[in-house]
Amino acid sequence: EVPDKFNEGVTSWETVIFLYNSALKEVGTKVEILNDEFRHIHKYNPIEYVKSRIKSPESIVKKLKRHGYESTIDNMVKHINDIAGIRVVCSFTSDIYRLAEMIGRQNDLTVVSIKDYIKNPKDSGYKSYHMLVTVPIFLTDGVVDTKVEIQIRTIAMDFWASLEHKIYYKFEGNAPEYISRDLQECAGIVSMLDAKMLSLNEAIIQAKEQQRVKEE
Ligand code: 0O2
Repeated sequence: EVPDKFNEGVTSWETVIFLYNSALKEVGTKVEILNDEFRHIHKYNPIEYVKSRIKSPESIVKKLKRHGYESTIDNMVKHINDIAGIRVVCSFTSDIYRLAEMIGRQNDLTVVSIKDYIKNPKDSGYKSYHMLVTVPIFLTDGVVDTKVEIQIRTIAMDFWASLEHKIYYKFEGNAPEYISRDLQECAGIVSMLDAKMLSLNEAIIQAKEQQRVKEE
């Protein structure tokens, strides 16, 4: 259900959502091409899967309210950065930074801000690399730079965040202390697992190379 206020004014809800959907398509294709090229050159797939979504009207209203804004189209376009969101899930932490760098180098994208919740995890234990970018959408009568939030994380980080997100919404931010504590502990385990898997992967590559040299 789209709130009434979102249908007032010159810009309608449909027009705005059309823009965000177009921006998601553009960024989605860029990420897919980067993955294809990487596979082509390095014979290696840095991305496990990609999910994209347009934030629901209810979530937009909730977030506007949380930040003290009225539910209007103007406010949502100005203040909500993740209306169009794309989540890129990688195998290893090293893939995250490699991808982020490749995305940052694309001339037709503008990187507005970066939040590195891997180097600086949230108090909850949340880890992920966020890039806010704008992409130009070419329309019949002009160009509109449209915001997309790119979240890049490992499968393990994604596993943790999905469960934490569910719990957070179940308790509306007031989860019992022992649950928050256990979740933070799990975040630590996730980081350990990521580090272990990364070094294991490096060991595999090295062993494979030694085998190849021996066979030559
Ligand atoms: P949803 O339902 O995922 O869309 P904010 O700080 O949230 O007011 P901003 O600038 O969007 O504003 O913050 P940020 O941190 O760059 O991005 C917010 C999004 O990151 C969230 O969107 C979540 O998707 C994710 N996120 C941030 N912190 C956490 C966390 O502690 N746990 C989990 N599971 N996800 C988190 P929304 O709108 O909050 O929710």
